[in-house]
Formats: sequence, C-alpha cells, structure tokens
Amino acid sequence: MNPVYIKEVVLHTINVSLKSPFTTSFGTIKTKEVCIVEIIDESGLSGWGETVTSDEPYYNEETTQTARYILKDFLIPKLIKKEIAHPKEVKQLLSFVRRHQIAKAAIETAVWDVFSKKNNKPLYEVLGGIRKKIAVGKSIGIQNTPEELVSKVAQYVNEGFQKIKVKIAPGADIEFIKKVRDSFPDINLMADANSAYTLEDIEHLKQLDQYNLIMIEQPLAHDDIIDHSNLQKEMSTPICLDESIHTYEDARKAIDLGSCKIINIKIGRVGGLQESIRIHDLCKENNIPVWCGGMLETGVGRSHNLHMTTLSNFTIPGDTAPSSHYWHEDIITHDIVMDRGYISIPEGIGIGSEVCRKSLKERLIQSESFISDYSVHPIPS
Ligand code: OSB
Ligand code: MG
Repeated sequence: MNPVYIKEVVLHTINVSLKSPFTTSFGTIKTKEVCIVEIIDESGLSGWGETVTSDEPYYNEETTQTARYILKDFLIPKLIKKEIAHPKEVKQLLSFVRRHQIAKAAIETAVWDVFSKKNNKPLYEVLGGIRKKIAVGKSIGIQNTPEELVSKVAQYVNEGFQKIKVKIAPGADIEFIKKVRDSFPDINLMADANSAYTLEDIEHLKQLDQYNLIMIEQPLAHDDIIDHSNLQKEMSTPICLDESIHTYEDARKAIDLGSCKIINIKIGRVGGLQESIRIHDLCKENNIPVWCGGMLETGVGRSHNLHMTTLSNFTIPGDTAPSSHYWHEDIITHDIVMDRGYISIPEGIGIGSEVCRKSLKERLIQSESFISDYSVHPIPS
C-alpha cells in the first residue's frame, strides 16, 4: 500500500451542543468544545479525527484543552513532515508521550482516514472488518423517575435499537432497572455505573442479578481491576470494564484476574485504532466479547466507531446511535442514519465522509495550522 506524507495538520476547535443534556453518575453534559484534527497529505487529501473529550476531566483525566495542548506541543511536532508507511506505526511514534490516550487517538485516527483515502479504500477494509452493517444500541442518561426512564426505553425499543443501556448511580439504580425489566421482559438490557460504587455496596449490587442484565459496566473505581475481580466472583451478571482499560496490557491483566467477562472498547480511551485492534484480538482469543462504547461523538468520531465495529469480535451492539440522536445537524457530509436497528457502513473511501466546511465555520472557536517543522520542547527522535 502507498505511504502517506503528512504535509499539514489543522486543529479546528469547535463548540457543539447536544440536543438534550446527558446525565451520568459523574455529571451532566450539554455543550462541549471538541478539537477536530485534519491531516492534509501532499496530494491534498484530508483525513479526520476528533478528541472525544469534554470540557471537564470527569469521565477521565483528559479534557479538550489538555488534548489540544498535547497535540500542539508534542504529537504534531513528532508527525509533521513525516512519511508514514502504515498507520499502525503511529502508536509507536507517539509512545514517547505517556498516557494522553484521547489526544493520541485524535491524530492516529486521522492518519488511518487519510491513509485509507490515499489507497482508495474504505477504512473498514484497511482495518480488516468483516461486516457491512452493524447492530446498534442506545445509551440512556439518568432520568428523574423510573416512569420517565420506562417511557424513554419504550421510545428507543420502538425505534429498533438492539440493546438498551441505562446509566445508574446510588439512588437511581435497583428500582429503575426493576421497572424497565418488568415493562420489557425480553430486551437486551444493561446498566452502566461509571464507577459510582465500592466493594462495600456488594450486597446492594447483587440485587441486580435477578434482572437478567447482559452486563453491568464499570461498577467500581475508574482505576481498579482487583476489586472488580472480587465482585465478579460474587455476581452472576457479567462485568464489563470501560474506564479501567486504557491499554492492551490493562485488558490482559483484567482478563487474567477475571475482573470482567466483556470489554467496552473506546478508540479514544485506548489511544487509537491500532491499540483497539490489539485489544479486540486479545479478547477474541480469550472468548471475551467486545462492543464499541460512545463518547457523544460528532460524525467524525462516530464514523471511526462504525468502521471499527465491523471487526469480527464486536458481537454486542455498541453505543453508536445515529447522528440525529445527538445533534440537530452533524458536521459530516454523509449523515449517519439507522435502519431497523442497523447502521450501514458507508462505501466511500476512508471514513466515507468529509467534514462539512460550513458546519465547521458555524461552530468554530479557532483553526490553528501547523505546516513546518517546529518544536516547543525537545522531542525524542
Ligand atoms: O461511560 O460509556 C460511558 C458518554 C460520555 C462519557 C462516558 C460514557 C458515555 C456514554 C454515552 O455512555 C454513549 C453515547 O455516546 O451515546
Ligand atoms: Mg461506560
């Protein structure tokens, strides 16, 4: 395949507003800044990536501003004017920076897009995907009452979503899940706690075992795998890890310890598509199914999610709802739509879309272009 030469990188910082606020155990998101990364190669093709951050470090330690800073001062200087033989090399090139996975993923995914475009292939083909359409689930934020939650679930089940994920927190958990399960005995149902509990809540959490959930996501601390292993021994509901998994090594250790039976892969949280593929393959070898988590992405991050979900071990519907569930208007040229619970992978090259310049302009805070060699700090060669 043809290499890509990174001629220019542009960081477009934009402001986006969700259609409705999204509440989790760590807070409520309504608007956020995101940084859209554009890589331009020598033939004038653009590849796109997105920082799947929000303004506050509440889901994890990164924010849009920290990601922008790490991109500008460290990651872009490393990649500018470089020839990349294959995007799987980018992870190694960026490894001189510790962590900052979301910042790394934003530029790494843009390299995958421009590389696929350069080679005239849709991204899923370059990734080794096996599906042309993917099954879709819906993540529902914490509602005020069990009744409001049930009416939301009814709406999404009617729209055809193949999995319903309910956010839970102390005070909005057992009663809410019970009400949903009583109303919908047969749906694929799961709960996501975003680290709202500790091992002291073990008897409380065990009450969830009676509701036939396909999993409970990240019940315990964001940086834990030991307590999750102990909890999994006591609970019949499969545990899925989200926040705890930042690398292949994290996944390997969690699987070894029996800390989870399912893993949620988020491209941003693990630093890019290459690391996502490695975790996917490891899970497959160990009979751990995976699914693609969501970070309230614009069409750019969402497109990368769709392409990744075509890999064979993504056997559980992801949090990859269509654009219209998040935005009045998305920022990409081919809107992401759902048909009877499935999203088709666009056939175009790369992610199958470009970013719409007009949409960028309407939401723009600033565009910063990087075109020549520069270094603010010493960058290891
Ligand atoms: O824990 O999966 C999560 C959104 C922001 C931060 C963390 C999470 C979420 C979601 C939203 O669950 C999923 C979506 O994008 O629809
Ligand atoms: Mg989660």
